[in-house]
Amino acid sequence: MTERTFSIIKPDATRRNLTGKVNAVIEDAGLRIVAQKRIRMSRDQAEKFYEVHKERPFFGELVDFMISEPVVVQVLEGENAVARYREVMGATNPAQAADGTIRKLYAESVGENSVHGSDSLDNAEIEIAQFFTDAEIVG
Ligand code: DAT
Ligand code: MG
Repeated sequence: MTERTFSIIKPDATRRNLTGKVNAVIEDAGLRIVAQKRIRMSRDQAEKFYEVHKERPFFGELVDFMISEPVVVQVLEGENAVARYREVMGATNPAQAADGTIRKLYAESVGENSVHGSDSLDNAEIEIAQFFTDAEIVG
C-alpha cells in the first residue's frame, strides 16, 4: 500500500552538511520526498513532538538537541513507507544499525542519531500535520 511517513533530518546531520547524502539514501530506497523544508524547531514544537518520551531521563537532552540547530522536516511517500523508512534509518542506536542504513552511515550516538521516522501510520499522520499543511505536500 502506498503510504506517507514523516521524517526529520536532525541537527547532527544538518550541521555536518549531510542533508543531500541522507536524501540520496532515502531516494535510492525508492521513497519519494513529497514535501521538505528546513526549519528551526521551537522548544514548544519539540516538546510536543516528543511528548511520548517526556518521562524518560533523556527527554530534556533530546529537546535541547532538536532545537540546537536547524532540522529538515520531510514527508516521504512510497510502498509501505512507514516500515520501509524505519528499515532505511536503521536501529535507534547506531552501534546496532545494519550496514547501509542512514544511522550506520552517519549517526554519532544514540542521542544524536541523524534521523527521525514515524513508527506507525497513525503517528505518521499526526506528525505530518504538526509540520505541514496539505497544500505543502505535492505527491
Ligand atoms: P527512534 O528515533 O528510533 O524512533 P525512540 O522513539 O525510542 O527511537 O526515541 C526517540 C529519540 O530519543 C531517539 O531517536 C534518540 C532519543 N533516545 C532514545 N533512547 C535514548 C537513550 N537511551 N539515550 C539518549 N537518547 C535516546
Ligand atoms: Mg520513535
